[in-house]
Amino acid sequence: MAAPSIYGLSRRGLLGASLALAACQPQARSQPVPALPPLKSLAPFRVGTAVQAVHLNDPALAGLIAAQVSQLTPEWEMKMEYMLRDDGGLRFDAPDAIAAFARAHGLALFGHTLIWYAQSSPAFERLDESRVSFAGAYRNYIHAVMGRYRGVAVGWDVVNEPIAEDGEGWRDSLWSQRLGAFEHIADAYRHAREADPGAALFINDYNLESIPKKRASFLRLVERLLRAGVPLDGVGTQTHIDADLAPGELTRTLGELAQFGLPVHVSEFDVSIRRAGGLLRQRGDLQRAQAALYAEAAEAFMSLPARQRFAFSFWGLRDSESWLLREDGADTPLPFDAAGRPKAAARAWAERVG
Ligand code: 9MR
Repeated sequence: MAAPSIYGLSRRGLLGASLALAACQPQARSQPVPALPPLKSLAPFRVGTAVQAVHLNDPALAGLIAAQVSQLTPEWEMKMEYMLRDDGGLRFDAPDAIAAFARAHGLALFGHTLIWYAQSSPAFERLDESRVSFAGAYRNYIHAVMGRYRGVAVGWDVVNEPIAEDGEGWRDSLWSQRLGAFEHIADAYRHAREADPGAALFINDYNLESIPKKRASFLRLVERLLRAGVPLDGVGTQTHIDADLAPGELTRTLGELAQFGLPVHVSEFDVSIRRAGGLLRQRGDLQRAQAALYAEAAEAFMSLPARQRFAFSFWGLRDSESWLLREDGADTPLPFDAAGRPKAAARAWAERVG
């Protein structure tokens, strides 16, 4: 079969593409023995982490992931930057490896992300409209990617980060310019529903707890989408927060996001020590504040009705893999240390979900 492309294959061909998952990764030989029961054994909801295919080749990390969580979100290999080649072809090797690991260990797979203002591709930018329209390629992309994991992914971040940084309106992007500010969002959900009717379709954004105006714009967009009959199934709040976030903001945010009765995904949780400023100057104080925020997040999530707790995902498990290290190599935002031992933050979180 020809490699799938956003230009070429028919919908039938794309949906029919078989999901030949890579062979299972070998089981980790020695797993770290956590001082805590596995997080997933404590929580009455799915517990997730972000993962890159390369992480699965590290036996200690692969063992920690398999032991601790029940859901995986590919950290970047299901994004356009990875999946869509410049010539319009798609590549599935790394995401297939993650999907195979998830299947081998009985973990759910969460897709991230289809349409993101921050990523486009020469395949779209230099589209030859004589062969296929921009709108057609947009639909084909969503169908090809979601079709590959149809019946496998439990849900998708269909549109990621639609709200402007300061909370004033929506992001400007290639997608909004070519397809319309509201229309490109609404269409993405319609295409996604067609591509995999069984997947829960999420909208996802960040800084919702720290910028009230952004939260308000996000909530207005959700409301507008729902009023327009767009098939949106859940709201995701990334929750990349800093250790000096005021107590109560997380709780308020989750409460407001739950107002539509839709499932809520805490989708990318981490608590930066190094980005925090203000009065918490001592590392010990910052670590206590971090643990308090882990506790607040767990408690606030638990206070949602059970049917609205979609999943709680960390953006990595060990500090040593955090994306925040690129900004500051001394940051320690995650629940486990570099050796895979649970930190005070993990313990604080675990105490509140039981
Ligand atoms: O952690 C991710 C990093 O490894 C990638 O290079 C980057 C670009 O794809 O995306 C990071 O994840 C982001 C996520 O997809 C959306 N919310 C913010 C996350 C951190 O930047």
